[in-house]
Amino acid sequence: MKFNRTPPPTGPKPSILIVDDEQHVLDALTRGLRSDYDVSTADNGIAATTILHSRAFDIILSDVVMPGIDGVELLRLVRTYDLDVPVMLMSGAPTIEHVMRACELGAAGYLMKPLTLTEIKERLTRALALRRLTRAKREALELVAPATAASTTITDRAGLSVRLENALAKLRLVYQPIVNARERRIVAYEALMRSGEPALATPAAILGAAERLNDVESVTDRVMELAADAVPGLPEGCSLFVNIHADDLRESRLLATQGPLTKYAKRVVLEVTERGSVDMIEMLPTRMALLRKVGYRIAIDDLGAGYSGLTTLAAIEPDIVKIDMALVRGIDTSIVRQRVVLSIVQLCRELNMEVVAEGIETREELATVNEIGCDLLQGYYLGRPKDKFVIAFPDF
Ligand code: G
Ligand code: MN
Repeated sequence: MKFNRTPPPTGPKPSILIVDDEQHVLDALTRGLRSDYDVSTADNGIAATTILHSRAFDIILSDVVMPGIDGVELLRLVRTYDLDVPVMLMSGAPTIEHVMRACELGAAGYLMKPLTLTEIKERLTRALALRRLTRAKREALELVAPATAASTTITDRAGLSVRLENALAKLRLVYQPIVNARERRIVAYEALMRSGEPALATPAAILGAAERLNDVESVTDRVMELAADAVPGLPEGCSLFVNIHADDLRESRLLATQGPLTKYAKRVVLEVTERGSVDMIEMLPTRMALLRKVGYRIAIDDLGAGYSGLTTLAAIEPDIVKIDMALVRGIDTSIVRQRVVLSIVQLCRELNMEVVAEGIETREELATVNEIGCDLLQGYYLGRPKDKFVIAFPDF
């Protein structure tokens, strides 16, 4: 089959805002770029922010060293209301600090002067293409995982902030039973967050938004408050599994003696997903030791999902290992899955760790993980997450 190559876009020209304190640079860039771009200019940072308040641009090209608001500060200001617009910085003599701060704030690139017009054009074209790719990625995500996509389709910070606040205000926990296979009784519940905010309906969407706004803390605080409220209502002898974000391990909030969950630590299992925690590997053992001292038990969540690595497992030495539902799905008909789960179960037994099989959806999956020897069982088949602590589950 033959495909016709897509012709270059014929729509309106992309809009660019150029910010530089030297008029001759502005003039030269305007002349050079106006055949490809709808060009606006500002000769200082304050003028630039005024223009940016009244209209949006597809891309911003800014000098770094300017009197008043410099390019990096401008980038910071832009990011307070637009999470996405590519900002390309250019400078004759960038300092390490400038470059580092620019990277942190998500600059689309750093151009070193002197530059030829061709070089500038190439970098701008590339930044715009990357921006389009980001959009396409979002569209793809919306197609296959609409809930996860929700938080990334909101591109302005103000909008996302409002949604997150709304989600936090309406945040509630639902509880999914965890069954002890040998004793045939519910021994714990996993607390899962839900929000009434349609744009941020799932935990992944809420956390995605919080990460983008650099405010995972607020989510954790709220979840800990809600979890603490729930513990006294737990059925006798049951514990509560609470998901925490890897970033929470940086903070001592969980350890704080006045923290809402601390007094219930002995009835709480903290679930840590290995996602994103790799950069903290060195501090994990001490953090874990402190959490244990307070009384928490620790579980590794989603073992077997793409991001889980054995390094974190070794650094955390969890009390409990939760096998990702992807490994449980169809395990009754997959020898490979059976073998993998069996070896995890055997190793955990040696290490004195309990194993939870997550995401059990059918009677057959349940029978298989039970036979393999998973200690604890969880999944829709045994019970969906509910507002109450359900006490009944199907016989097996
Ligand atoms: O990452 P973590 O394991 O915490 O994710 C738990 C999520 O999986 C929750 O949102 C919960 O609603 C969902 N879940 C729980 N049990 C099942 C199940 O049996 N099947 C599926 N598909 N999802 C489940
Ligand atoms: Mn979990």
